[in-house]
Amino acid sequence: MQAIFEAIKQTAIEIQNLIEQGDTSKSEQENSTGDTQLKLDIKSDLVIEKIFADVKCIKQIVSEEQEAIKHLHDDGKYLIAYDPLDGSSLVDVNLSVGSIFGIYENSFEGKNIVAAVYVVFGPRVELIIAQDDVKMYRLLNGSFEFIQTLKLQQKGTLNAPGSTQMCWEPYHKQLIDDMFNETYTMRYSGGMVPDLHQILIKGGGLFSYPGTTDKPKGKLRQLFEVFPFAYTFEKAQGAAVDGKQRVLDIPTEHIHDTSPAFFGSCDEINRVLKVYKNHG
Ligand code: AHM
Repeated sequence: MQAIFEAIKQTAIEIQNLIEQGDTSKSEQENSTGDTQLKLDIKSDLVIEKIFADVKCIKQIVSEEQEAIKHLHDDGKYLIAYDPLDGSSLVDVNLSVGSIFGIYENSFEGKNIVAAVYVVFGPRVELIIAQDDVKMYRLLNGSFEFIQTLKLQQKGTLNAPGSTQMCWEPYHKQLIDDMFNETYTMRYSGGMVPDLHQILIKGGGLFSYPGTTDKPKGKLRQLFEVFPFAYTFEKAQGAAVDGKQRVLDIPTEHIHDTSPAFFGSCDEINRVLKVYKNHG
């Protein structure tokens, strides 16, 4: 597993260099969800694939930018699903973006995730590894140095409500409004990596991307986005649910399946479960 973490550190340094080169133009290609890919998405994807190809313990990889699973090493133990550059359209406006990696054994399913890593490309580059606990490293003078262990409090102060409000179910709108009418502060950039990172660093709160009238199964992809962050939040002593159940218990039928997702500290997640229990 250490070889995978070292390879991810290398991808982070190379992707940071790509971001700094500043090419945010569109390519001619679309990804599997029909989004036109930026050249930066494609280049980041290639960087990761090339670096992972040399890591013998990786059996298979699958990228959010690609349609199918790729086989790497017959004797490999781990399967990695990754989003090379989540929120890449935010590079244009100079907001933070990130890479997300879910490391699985046996099959690409939430119940089989064994580690998660994400990288935040902001004013600083930070890399977070969730395994037994959640450790944050920062890129300083060309190498990643340990900074701190991230642990959520029982209850937080931040509220990050995703998706289009006109498509929210009334009970979801009520939940979000109620939180704002209490002491919660709005924090939402439109990039799940920095938005969830902020909640983890600042001790807690709620990030929601619900099922909506136009997208009943939400927008966030299980393997590349939802499961890695669900694993990270659980290891940081928080929780992640789809409204009714723990997201890591949800079966995956197709690699690009999406799921409604709520990540947060335990009090906020219990509150979501209470509201959603009687709906849907
Ligand atoms: P992308 O895969 O097109 O980059 O979309 C993923 C991003 C997440 O980072 C973010 O949480 C979400 O889309 C924001 O969506 P919305 O603008 O609908 O709230």
